[in-house]
Amino acid sequence: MKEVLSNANFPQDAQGRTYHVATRASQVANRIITVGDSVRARRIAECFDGGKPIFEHMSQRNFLTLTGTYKGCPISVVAIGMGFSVVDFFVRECRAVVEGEMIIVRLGSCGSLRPDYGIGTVVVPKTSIGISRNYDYFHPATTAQERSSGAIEPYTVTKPLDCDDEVHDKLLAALAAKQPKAEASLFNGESVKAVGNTTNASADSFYGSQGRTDPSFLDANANLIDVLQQRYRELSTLEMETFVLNHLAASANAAIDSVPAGQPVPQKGRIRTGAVQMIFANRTNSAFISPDECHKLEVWAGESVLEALRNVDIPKERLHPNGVWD
Ligand code: R1P
Ligand code: URA
Repeated sequence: MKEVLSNANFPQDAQGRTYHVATRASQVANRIITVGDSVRARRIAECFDGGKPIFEHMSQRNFLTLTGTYKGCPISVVAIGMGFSVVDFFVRECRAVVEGEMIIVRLGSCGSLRPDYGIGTVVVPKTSIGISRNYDYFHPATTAQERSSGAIEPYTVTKPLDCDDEVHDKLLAALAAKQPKAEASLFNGESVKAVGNTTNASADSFYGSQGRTDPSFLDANANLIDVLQQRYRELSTLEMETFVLNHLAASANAAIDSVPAGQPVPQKGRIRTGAVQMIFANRTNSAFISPDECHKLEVWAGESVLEALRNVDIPKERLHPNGVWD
């Protein structure tokens, strides 16, 4: 660490750069696409005006921020890595350096739970649930009786949290408008497709809490997917971030809504979220995406999310007051 930081509660350097994402005011746009990996981030940034970002920073903690304009609209692409905790770093630290309303869309890969949504399907979920491993179930002090009676469950499942309706609809419309034609060498020669209005589950692991089996570990997940599908008929995809993104947006919006009438509302605006999920793993037949297919989906989905973000209006007074990225 090179910078001198102050404030143990929310560390920032003298210019306001945050501890982990390491950006400051005027380096992050109000509209953000967040992705898991930096290759996808750079692929999307190639669609920026001029073919490249205006601002770029890879933090020491591996958060990559690329900010540019798409058809004149400022947008940031932020690669954050994987899992619940990185979403927390990303949302809180970007919120700290952006004034006004934010629209955050996660563009990620996922596993499919539906035979009709194979590799080549891009899913726009309407809502997301969170699945977490219940560590106490696996604790050596937990008794066999507690486990078999159901007094303690191996996984906890949250209530669903919605994405923003308008963002959902604009994402779906942009994907439909840019849908590529079928190619013999990709997706078994079949056309790609975009589907919406589904339920997603975000899990705290790629493995145990997504129902994957591994004889090297006790995971107690043999019927996890069946149980989830009984409870949520529309459950279509499994990935690792969307639920936490929706949760943090709801939490930020609740902080604004809880300000008593007559008291000043904090400068920070509301957060609206959306998600686009490219199926990389088909859990119903064990198929996995090829590198060429991945490239095709990322370009299609990437351009579509940029287009959708440009088309979701943020009234001027709710935008970043400083439109300069340096
Ligand atoms: C696991 O392979 C990762 O892929 C998915 C999951 O959510 C998890 O982050 O998303 P990304 O492709 O965006 O990383
Ligand atoms: N990402 C996930 O989290 N799960 C999958 O099955 C594929 C991608």
